[in-house]
Amino acid sequence: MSDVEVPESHPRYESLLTRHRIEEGVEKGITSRQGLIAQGRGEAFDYLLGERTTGSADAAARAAAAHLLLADHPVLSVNGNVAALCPGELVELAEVVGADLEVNLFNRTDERMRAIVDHLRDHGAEAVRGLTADGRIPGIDHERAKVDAEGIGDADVVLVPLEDGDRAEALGAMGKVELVVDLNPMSRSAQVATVPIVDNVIRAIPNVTRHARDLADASEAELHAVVDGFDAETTLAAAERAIREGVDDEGDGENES
Ligand code: PTJ
Repeated sequence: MSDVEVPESHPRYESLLTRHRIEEGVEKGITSRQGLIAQGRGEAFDYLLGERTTGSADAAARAAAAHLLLADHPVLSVNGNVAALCPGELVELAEVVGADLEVNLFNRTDERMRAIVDHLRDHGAEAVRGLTADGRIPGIDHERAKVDAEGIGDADVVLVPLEDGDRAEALGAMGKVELVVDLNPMSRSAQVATVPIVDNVIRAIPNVTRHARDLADASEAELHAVVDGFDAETTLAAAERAIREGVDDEGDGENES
């Protein structure tokens, strides 16, 4: 299936390409089979959002960029889905904001950890954390709790794309600023995030990088103003509204299938 060519003229070209990347991720041992289900869930929300970055998601991406630039030790957490979907984009964002990359899996196996570390290196990453696993997220059961003590364990700001709700809550309880990318504004991860970016990770990560480049010369006061001007609840409400409008449009037969 994954070698099927998707014509660029197809109205949902990007969505189909994304599916193929996830399929390839499973074939290469990077993405878990549960990752296919997660992708399907995400796609449904993306479809209703019109497969575009909304104004509120763009504002969240800018706030996330400001947090990353202000951080003492920012870490980008990488799971099997994002490793398959946007590895090069994650490496680029890490470089632009000076963040560590750490592989951190919900369904952790040594084989998958190593496959993802190698995959990120193939996409230009020099150092990738996650294999040391000498730290723990308190309150989470064993395998899912493993982190690097000097990576996520020590981070003040963590970007967690597609995080599971329990861990998102537990990372928040550790006092970390949590930047979440999740297409479902009602998911627990999005609800507990300092900054929820309700957008497809394939659009959200390059967008955070774009904002980080734009803010690179901003003063600390300017960055704090961006952070303080962001309101998570308003953003989540706007995303829910956009999804409801998508449902209404679908009823009118406006969406492409
Ligand atoms: O690689 P692992 O072992 O760490 O596992 C990763 C998954 C994603 C399988 C695991 O964390 C998981 O099961 O996640 P959930 O609980 O299914 O949550 C995934 C969330 O991400 C859902 O709310 C989806 O709507 C959302 N989502 C799925 N695909 C995308 C997405 N959000 C943004 N961009 C996507 N491409």
